[in-house]
Amino acid sequence: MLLLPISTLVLLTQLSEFLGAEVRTYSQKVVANACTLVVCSPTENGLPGRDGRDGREGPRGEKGDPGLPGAIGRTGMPGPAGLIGPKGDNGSIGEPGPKGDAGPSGPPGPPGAPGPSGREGPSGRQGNTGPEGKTGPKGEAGPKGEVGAPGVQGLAGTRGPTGSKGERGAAGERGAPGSPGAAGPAGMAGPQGPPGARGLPGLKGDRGVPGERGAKGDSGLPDVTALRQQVAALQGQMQALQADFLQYKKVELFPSGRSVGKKIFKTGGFEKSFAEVQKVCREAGGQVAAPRSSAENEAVQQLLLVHNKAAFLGMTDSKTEGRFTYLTGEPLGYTNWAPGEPNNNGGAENCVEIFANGKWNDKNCGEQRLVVCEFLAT
Ligand code: MAN
Ligand code: CA
Ligand code: CA
Repeated sequence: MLLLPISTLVLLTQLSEFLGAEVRTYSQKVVANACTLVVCSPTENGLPGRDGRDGREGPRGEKGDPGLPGAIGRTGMPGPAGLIGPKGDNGSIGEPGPKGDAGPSGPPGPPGAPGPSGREGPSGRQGNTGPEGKTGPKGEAGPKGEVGAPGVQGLAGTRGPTGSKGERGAAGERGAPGSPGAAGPAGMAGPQGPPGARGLPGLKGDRGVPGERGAKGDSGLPDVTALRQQVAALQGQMQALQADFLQYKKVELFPSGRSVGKKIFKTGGFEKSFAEVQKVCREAGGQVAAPRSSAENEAVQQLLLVHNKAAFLGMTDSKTEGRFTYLTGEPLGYTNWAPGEPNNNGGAENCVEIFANGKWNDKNCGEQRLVVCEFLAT
């Protein structure tokens, strides 16, 4: 059955408005009964037919031309590490050995002759320096030099580089409907890769020829001239120090100290019981004065005369009545008792006092007496 498209009917309706009633009557007939159009068409001009369908697909095109050669490939990877190098050459002859050590010092010279014994009194001056020792024997030649260091090992050769693989060629232009062309030829070889890793070191070279004998060692003698100058400088410094020290010693001993040989007596200027005197002297680094000669006794006496007082001495008969000893327990080696002393008066006199006249008397240890200590140079 033939059907009119809606657009056609609309067009007809619009036409009827322009062409008047006759055409409108016709169009109304068409709209009222489409079958009438087919049956009655031979007496009137019909509408144009539809366009025909599209034709069939054409034949396949020819195969495309091969593509252009690809671009040059990338640089290849580094070649493999070279082979282990050959053994190195023998080392060169070693350097001459170092100079030998200095020989041993010569034996010391004989000791200087002892100085003449001086008279008792103030300290004698120091003896002269003894004569210089004999020159020591010359040192032995130094030991043979050390063998030289072995030669430097040879380097391993490097392996030649392998050319790099070329880059893949670009695809050819796509042929129009046909299948793609064959791949282009391989690109040109890339630039040469870097050399491979350095080969392992060769074996160590043989030991070199021994070096020449070292130079002869120096003599064992010291630089005598330099030593003489040093000794002279030290002597000058010693004399200056001695002069300074003597000055200070005199200042320190005035007026409460006295020096006898290597012993110095000094009073504190105050009085204490015997036990306190012991304590004071010990804490000062000395001990209670105990003259062991007339010279020492007179030195103590001079201190007493300054204060016009008696002092305790470092001696007692506390352990055995009537047997006086120093505080070490050693029996007295020198005494200067006053007439009739010691008498252990009252049965309680175990300490010893020295009067300003230098004489001794045994006395009760609880009495207060001038503190006089003695100090010995060690
Ligand atoms: C007198 C003498 C001394 C004694 C004293 C004690 O001087 O008998 O021996 O030590 O008295 O004060
Ligand atoms: Ca006594
Ligand atoms: Ca007495």
